[in-house]
Amino acid sequence: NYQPVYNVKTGAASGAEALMRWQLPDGSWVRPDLFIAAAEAENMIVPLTQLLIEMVIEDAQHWTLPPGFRLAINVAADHIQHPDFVTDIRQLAAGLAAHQPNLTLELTERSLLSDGEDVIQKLQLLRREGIHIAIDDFGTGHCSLSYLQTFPLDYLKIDRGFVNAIESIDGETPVLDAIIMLSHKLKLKIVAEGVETPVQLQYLKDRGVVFIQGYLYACP
Ligand code: G
Ligand code: G
Ligand code: MN
Repeated sequence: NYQPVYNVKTGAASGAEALMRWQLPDGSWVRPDLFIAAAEAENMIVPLTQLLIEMVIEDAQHWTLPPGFRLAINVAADHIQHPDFVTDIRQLAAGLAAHQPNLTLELTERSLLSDGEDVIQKLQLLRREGIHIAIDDFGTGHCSLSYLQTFPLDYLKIDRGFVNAIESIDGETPVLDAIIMLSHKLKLKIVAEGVETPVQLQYLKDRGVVFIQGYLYACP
């Protein structure tokens, strides 16, 4: 599935995130948080993501996209450590090259915990090739702020838990406000996740958040 991301400045979709889904032969769906956690636990997340990469390339053959459209995939912590990581991402980039997309990798805070140097080098290499890096579910993981200085990042995705805390346009949401301010200072672009109501959208717009993802604009 793909979930569009809305740009409040242009009033249109500026990108989309690929989200893995698994349908059983009987037609029912396995919850992604369950099968992704299981795949991670059983060393299957790398081949699963490699399959996702093939499927995205296949899907994209049928698309018409404006150049610069931002296409994001989620990358698991184990994958970044894996020797195939850079090759896999280059394969995705090559397979989509006709669309001239902005490719974005969404990493969780956990990805940035171990083997710092090795991960930094791989991310820097890919960034030099035009790939952008987003930190996903920001604020929910092992919340060490030091990696915001250490790792090469372009986007910060605010976890929907913080967006959920917005209750009114002029209410107080101190943690969310602090994250937004921090992102502005670090010159990171912000994507707000899980935006479900017009009040949440207005609150975020008022604070200079440009990218909005959530059921209010579009479901996956
Ligand atoms: O897709 P939601 O629609 O329910 O996703 C549930 C969780 O699974 C989220 O944390 C999301 O980041 C993760 N997820 C969805 N698709 C992928 C994927 O392709 N790879 C990885 N590693 N995580 C994914
Ligand atoms: O962790 P990550 O951000 O990659 O996961 C995206 C998850 O968020 C997916 O499970 C997707 O289905 C879900 N999602 C997307 N928009 C909304 C929303 O507005 N509300 C809620 N509750 N979940 C959402
Ligand atoms: Mn994500």
